[in-house]
Amino acid sequence: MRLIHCWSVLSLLALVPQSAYASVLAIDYGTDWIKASLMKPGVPFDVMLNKDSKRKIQSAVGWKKGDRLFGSDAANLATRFPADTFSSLKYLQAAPYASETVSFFAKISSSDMVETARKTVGFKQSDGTEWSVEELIAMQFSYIKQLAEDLGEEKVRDVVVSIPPFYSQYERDAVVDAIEIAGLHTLALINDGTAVAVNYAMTRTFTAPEYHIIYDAGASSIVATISGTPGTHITVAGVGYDRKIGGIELDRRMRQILIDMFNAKSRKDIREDKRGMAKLWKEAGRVKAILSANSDAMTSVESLAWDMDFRGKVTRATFESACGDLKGRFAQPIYDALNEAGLSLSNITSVILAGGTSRTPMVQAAVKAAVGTEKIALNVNADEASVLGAAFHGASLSRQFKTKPIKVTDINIYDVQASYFAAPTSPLSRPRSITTLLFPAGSKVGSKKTLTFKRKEDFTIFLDYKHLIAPGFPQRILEAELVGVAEAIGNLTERGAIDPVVKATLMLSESGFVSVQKAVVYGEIKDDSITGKLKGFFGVGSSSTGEATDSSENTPPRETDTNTDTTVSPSPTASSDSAAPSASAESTEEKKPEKKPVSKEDTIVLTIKTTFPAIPPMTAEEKRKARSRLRVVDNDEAAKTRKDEARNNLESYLYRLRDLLEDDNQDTPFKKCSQESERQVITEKLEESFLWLHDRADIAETSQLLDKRISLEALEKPIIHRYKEIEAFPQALNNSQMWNWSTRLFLTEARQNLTAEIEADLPSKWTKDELDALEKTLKEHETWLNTWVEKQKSVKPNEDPVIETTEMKARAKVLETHLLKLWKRKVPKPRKTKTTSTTEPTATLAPEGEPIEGETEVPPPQEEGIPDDQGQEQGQKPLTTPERDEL
Ligand SMILES: *[C@@H]1O[C@H](CO)[C@@H](O)[C@H](O)[C@H]1NC(C)=O
Ligand SMILES: *[C@@H]1O[C@H](CO)[C@@H](O)[C@H](O)[C@H]1NC(C)=O
Ligand SMILES: *[C@@H]1O[C@H](CO)[C@@H](O)[C@H](O)[C@H]1NC(C)=O
Ligand SMILES: *[C@@H]1O[C@H](CO)[C@@H](O)[C@H](O)[C@H]1NC(C)=O
Ligand SMILES: CC(=O)N[C@H]1CO[C@H](CO)[C@@H](O)[C@@H]1O
Repeated sequence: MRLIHCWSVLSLLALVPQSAYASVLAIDYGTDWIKASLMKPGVPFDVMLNKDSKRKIQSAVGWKKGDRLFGSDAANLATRFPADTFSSLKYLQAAPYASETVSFFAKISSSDMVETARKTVGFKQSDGTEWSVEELIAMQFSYIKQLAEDLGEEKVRDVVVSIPPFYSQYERDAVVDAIEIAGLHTLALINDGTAVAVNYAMTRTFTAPEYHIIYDAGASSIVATISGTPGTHITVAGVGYDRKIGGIELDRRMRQILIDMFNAKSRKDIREDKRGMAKLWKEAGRVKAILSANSDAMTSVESLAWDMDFRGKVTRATFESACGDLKGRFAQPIYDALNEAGLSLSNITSVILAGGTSRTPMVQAAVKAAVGTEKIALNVNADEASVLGAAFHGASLSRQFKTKPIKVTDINIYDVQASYFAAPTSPLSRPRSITTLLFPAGSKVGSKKTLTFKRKEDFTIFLDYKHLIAPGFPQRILEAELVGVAEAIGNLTERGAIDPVVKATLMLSESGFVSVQKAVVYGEIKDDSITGKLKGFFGVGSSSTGEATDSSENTPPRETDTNTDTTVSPSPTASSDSAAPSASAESTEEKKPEKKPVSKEDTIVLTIKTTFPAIPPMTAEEKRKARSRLRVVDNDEAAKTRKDEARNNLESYLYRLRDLLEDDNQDTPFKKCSQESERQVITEKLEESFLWLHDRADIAETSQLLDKRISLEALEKPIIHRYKEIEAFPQALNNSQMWNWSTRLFLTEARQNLTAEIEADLPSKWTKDELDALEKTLKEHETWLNTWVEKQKSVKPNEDPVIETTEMKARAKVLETHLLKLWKRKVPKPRKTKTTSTTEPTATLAPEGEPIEGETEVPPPQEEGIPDDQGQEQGQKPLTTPERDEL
């Protein structure tokens, strides 16, 4: 029902491509599951299916003896190849190697973690290959991209990824980096709860403003988002979250129960066995799911470790008591969100549950106790709402679709502050640090602030999270050095400005990235010239800056040696930031500052050097390397697939051929149409090929496999051809005879009519010459047919035919064309004047043989021959033309 609902909304509102076809991919990349959706004209809007027609794909990538697998294929490897299976990677996006997050991950995963050069997490496969988390996630994005391209039958570039609202800038960067490594372009990041709200608003109409809580209990966190929907404007009013509890923490507790049970019985420690632990991890999830619907569950794992089976019974009560300390935390995000939004429960229309963990009874009970059962919205399938909402959001951003206009105003949830050192008052004084709260928690995304500084020299603005966002994470987001201050001040001063100041624009982008977007030196030039009077307040350039930010709004800030903003460019959109986000950033900056006449004589744009001292996003070079590593894997796989296909094809071809040869029935088409000697040659070649396949196929090139098949096919081909000709002959003959018969019939009648018309002095459709020409064509056809059909009769089935059915058809076509040309002709109107009697009743034909409508024109007598000639010409045309038409 939900599908129909969405579809109807879309068919009315969306899918009206306004320009070139373009599709938007939305990905909900979860800790356990990936959901994706493709918005493309002509493709029914829905959650995308994977190759097994599943609506959700397990977030995993793994290797089995060199073969890379995704989704459940990969997740299922975990128990056999724990070191080569990577899942729950979302935990590790941008996580510092030394953080609590990483030590928690070590508890739930058997994979071998390594520290990357950026001090984040990577993994080591059993063969020693190392991958960063971003690369492994990029592989999954790339897999999804491929699914989308198969579905949409065109390349996909733009993507919207939904993320938890508590993601810091570092984590958002990690998402964008993975997107770019996968060869995609970030249209936007959208918070999960906000995406659910978008989907909710897309499929409903609101008569009055409403507040809803989206309670999203996922695998790694619980988030409550309060969204207000005055009309079609979605505003996020508050967010509460707990990034430490979720389905995986519950699984971990369940696994602990199972560990204790096993260890007590076996007197061994299962924790020492990686495969056993991987099996128990899987079992814990299964038992937890059973306990969602039952009060107890049997657990059973065959040969868990040390050849010992494991069996037992777990009750829901045991499980819940093992989670006793968490109970008070399940509903807390709701209270936090209400508190932040300044609302009370009475303001809330409904609570929408999302995420797999919201189905766990104790979690649901906690929410019901907090908000009241009647507030829980039951009719909403929120599990897929996030990805669908993200797709809607993407569609509205891409401007390729005409969607229901929904405006989204989200918030950032962390205090972000800016600090800098005050200008030294004397050469010896210690620099004083000044800090200002730039974007307090709850600030709307997509907003800007301007800071004004009285500085004479270059200086640096530091952007920090005011509070720790998660244990082990840094607080410093970036440092932006403003370069060229002294020169700019000097320039303005020299031109008469009094006390020029530095103004910096700081941006909180729609996707939640903060950056120093622009910096200028500004001074009012007390100048009597007209230009001096053309006053703009700061940001005269902002008419152009405003546009520029549109394209860079969702492009996160990246490390720069020199900043793009070295000029006041009259065409800001010409900069390449939207076309090739960060990869091109460095090259464009190389351009020398254009010394174009600056229209506003009172601002000079400064260079901004942005650096990331804490967790830097990947550099363009790092991403380029990562992409090519992934491409190598992709290409190897593609080559392997082609080889496997070629080998399978060859193999099944050989078997089929052998069956044909060894068939005892001598009446099979293959036997009938082949000669003993031909079969002998094929048999020898076949045996040789079987041997070759057995001995050499493993080391053979794809081209060799293909060649083997081609050379055998060449031997079989004449046999197949004979058979096909025998099959096709009766029909071709029938066709030929039919046309010769119809022509004969026509000619007889037409000649009679012509005679009658001449006698009655009436106009006629044809001349005698025309009919003679047709008769000639007919005779040629008959003669050819009689001769060759006779010859063909004596040809044996295992000999090559003497006439080809294609030629028969082509010749019949010549006759057909000639006949139809005359036959289609309209009766000419009787001519009123006596000229009729003086002229032969001949063709009133346009040169092309087209009938002339009405009595427009009588062709002069000398043109009469033309149709004849043409008719003959056509009749005698070489056979190649119609033959080609046939084919
Ligand atoms: C929330 O509800 C209270 C009364 O329960 C009301 O006074 C207040 O205006 C409401 N706030 C909003 C934003 O609707
Ligand atoms: C000031 O800058 C403008 C434009 O950047 C330049 O044309 C001019 O020569 C400079 N003036 C001085 C005094 O440096
Ligand atoms: C020839 O084709 C016509 C029409 O398709 C059919 O009625 C007739 O039986 C066929 N004759 C032979 C000999 O196949
Ligand atoms: C011959 O004349 C008859 C009677 O006018 C007409 O029905 C028939 O179609 C004509 N035949 C041809 C081949 O034009
Ligand atoms: C009218 C007619 O059928 N004419 C000839 C068509 O072609 C065959 C040969 O296949 C002749 O036997 C017919 O006389």
